[in-house]
Amino acid sequence: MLELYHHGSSACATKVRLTLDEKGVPWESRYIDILKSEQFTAEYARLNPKCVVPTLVHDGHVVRESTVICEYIDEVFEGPSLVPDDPRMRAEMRLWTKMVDEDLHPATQVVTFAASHRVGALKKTKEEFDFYINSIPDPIRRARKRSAIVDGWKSSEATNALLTFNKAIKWMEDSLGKWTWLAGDDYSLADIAMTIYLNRLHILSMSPMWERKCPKVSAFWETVSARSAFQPAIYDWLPGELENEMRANGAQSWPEAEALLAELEEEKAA
Ligand SMILES: N[C@@H](CCC(=O)N[C@@H](CS)C(=O)NCC(=O)O)C(=O)O
Repeated sequence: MLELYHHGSSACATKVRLTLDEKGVPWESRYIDILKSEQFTAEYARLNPKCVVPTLVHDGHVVRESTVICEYIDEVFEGPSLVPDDPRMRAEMRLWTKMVDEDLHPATQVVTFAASHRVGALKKTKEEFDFYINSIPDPIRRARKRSAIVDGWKSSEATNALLTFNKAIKWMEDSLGKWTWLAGDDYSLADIAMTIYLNRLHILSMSPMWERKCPKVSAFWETVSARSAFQPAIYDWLPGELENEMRANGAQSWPEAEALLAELEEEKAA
């Protein structure tokens, strides 16, 4: 049996769902609502001590960390290979997944909360809010989330988060000038990962970040969002109410993010 503990709007969990659906591997859903603090139950913490989704349980064996899970799925199950055979391209693919884990994912947490999730988090009672923040085991992550919720785009982390996204988009534009996909001429886990993070910007009404100046990334987005696994893996699991909330909050907050981006561009040009 293959069970996935996941949540609709979690980027890491969505990346695993897209990997499963691209491979055509059937799986069973264990839904953890991370916006309602369900990740902090003692039962889930036993599976995932960091109290984050996703967690994969394969015939009782627990696999954690979305990038590790995606490679595990690719290795263990039949279906189209999502890891390049050529070691050079495999290294290229892992540069993307490493950058996503180390830089882009933390930046996504800031961007998502600054643009949207803070609206709901600020409606929590003081007790609920303290529980929600203080239950996060990692102090760096705890501080980052608190700051994104309390300060929004004025958070000290917000500028770095936008710069991280800009850098990743530029890297995409350059790579897509060399190869068909991000890590060579075959679709791989690098493309899956970047699909998820572009989609996050898209839901938050932030796609102008690539639409204006990156034609190759725009073409990539058109192609990946038309793949058959895209809708079932991403949108079929995102509750409509949450999607609408993210779109509406994102659209409302975009002018502030856009102004911050313009300031960054000016600083770079000066
Ligand atoms: N490095 C972990 C990160 C997982 C992660 O950050 N999950 C987020 C959702 S994308 C989460 O569960 N957040 C809950 C929380 O911060 O309380 C992975 O790749 O699996």
